[in-house]
Amino acid sequence: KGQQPCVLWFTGLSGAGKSTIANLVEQRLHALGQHTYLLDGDNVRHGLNRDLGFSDAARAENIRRVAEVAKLMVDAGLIVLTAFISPFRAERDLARHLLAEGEFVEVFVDAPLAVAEQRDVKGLYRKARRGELKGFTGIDAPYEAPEHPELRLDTSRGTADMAADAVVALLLARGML
Ligand code: GGZ
Repeated sequence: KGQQPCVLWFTGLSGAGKSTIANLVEQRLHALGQHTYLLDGDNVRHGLNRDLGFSDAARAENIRRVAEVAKLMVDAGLIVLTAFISPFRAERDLARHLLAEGEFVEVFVDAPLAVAEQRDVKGLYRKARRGELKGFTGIDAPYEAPEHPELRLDTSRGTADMAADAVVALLLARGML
């Protein structure tokens, strides 16, 4: 059976593990012969969305554009992985409704704030706590957790590899690979 184009929409706090897990899932999909594209801050916020910052309105527009681009890529037959905080339910639901039933797989990368903050790979939580960075998600900007994600990964338990395996297992169980 061929691949079913879809969007794997990873959402969660900075440092929760979205990019790490999405990259591992992409590697596994490639090994299975699937065609994919990973959209993340590195290839979107520096180009298409370089006019956008981190106000609520800018984040909403960031996610709206990502959702529209993901839809185009699904039309082109790809499995699209997106790794953005995407803190607002409204924009994640907008993304979901751009796609056909079953084509949108919301993956909640759920790390407790304390765990994400402990990792602090880029030192941004530290800056936010000191008041040097305003409007940081989880500190002084909101994160609205998904209520009914297709998959929830607790990254404070288990490894990123195990989390990636769970994503691939879900796609297999759904007959999408
Ligand atoms: C949250 C911020 C902020 C603020 C810069 N709040 O750990 P990172 O560095 O690599 O991931 C974060 C990334 C978030 O960008 P997104 O496009 O995913 O956000 S959203 O979906 O809300 O539009 C972080 C960095 O950008 N960053 N300032 N104030 N994260």
